[in-house]
Amino acid sequence: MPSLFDLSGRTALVTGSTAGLGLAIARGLAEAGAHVVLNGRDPGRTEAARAGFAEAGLPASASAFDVTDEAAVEAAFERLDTAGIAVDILVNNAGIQLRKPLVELTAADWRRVVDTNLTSAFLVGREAARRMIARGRGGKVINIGSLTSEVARATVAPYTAAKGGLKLLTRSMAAEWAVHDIQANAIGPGYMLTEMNGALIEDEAFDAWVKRRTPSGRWGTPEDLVGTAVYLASPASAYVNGQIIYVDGGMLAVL
Ligand code: GCO
Repeated sequence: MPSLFDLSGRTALVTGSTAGLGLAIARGLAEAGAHVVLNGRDPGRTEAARAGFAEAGLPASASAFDVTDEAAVEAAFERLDTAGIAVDILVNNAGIQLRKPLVELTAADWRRVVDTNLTSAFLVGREAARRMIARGRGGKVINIGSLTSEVARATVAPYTAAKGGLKLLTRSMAAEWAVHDIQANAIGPGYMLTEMNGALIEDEAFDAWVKRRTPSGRWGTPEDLVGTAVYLASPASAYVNGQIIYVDGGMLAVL
């Protein structure tokens, strides 16, 4: 009897998967048996990530496109259709951070962060769900939220607004797509050791605060997300809809 966590025969598209959380999640899904479609804006970096998977004996394809560009997203899915690649699992991971006080932000700053962290999940999710519904085989959508899907921190307002919106977009996806056996859920990472958080990691005071404020007493690693990602991508979560699972060392659970 296959494991409830076996992803063999399924294809997973992970946006923003040339580095950081996306790359670790993509690798975990591949090691659980999925064929992974790697994505980034840069074709060279996306192809390099694919080559790395191939060297490790992991099945993967590369699909470089800008997740904020509606036409580019549509064209990318048309290319996948032509190549016979049907996305069963979508991980909306692509995101950027911009740390700046609200009163200093430009409208362009705001739009760039919200488009990349929130609108992209709508654009890519819509194309994936249209095909999942048409195929009638169900599917999985996993949105990558944040602690800021729940609480705010000064100087990251557009990111927080986007990640908060992503939590409720996840529930909206569940409301409309669960009937098609598509489970839409989210993962809320805590403070993770990633390039995006480099400035925070190098800040001694912030580093000490994270370690003090997190019951686990440490920063998270991208690999800490893999088990939850495989769970939400697998038959084991067939009756789980509209949830966000915080993988944060307990930070949100305690004062
Ligand atoms: C910040 C960080 C956070 C983390 C993460 C927390 O500046 O506070 O970038 O936003 O990246 O999202 O869950």
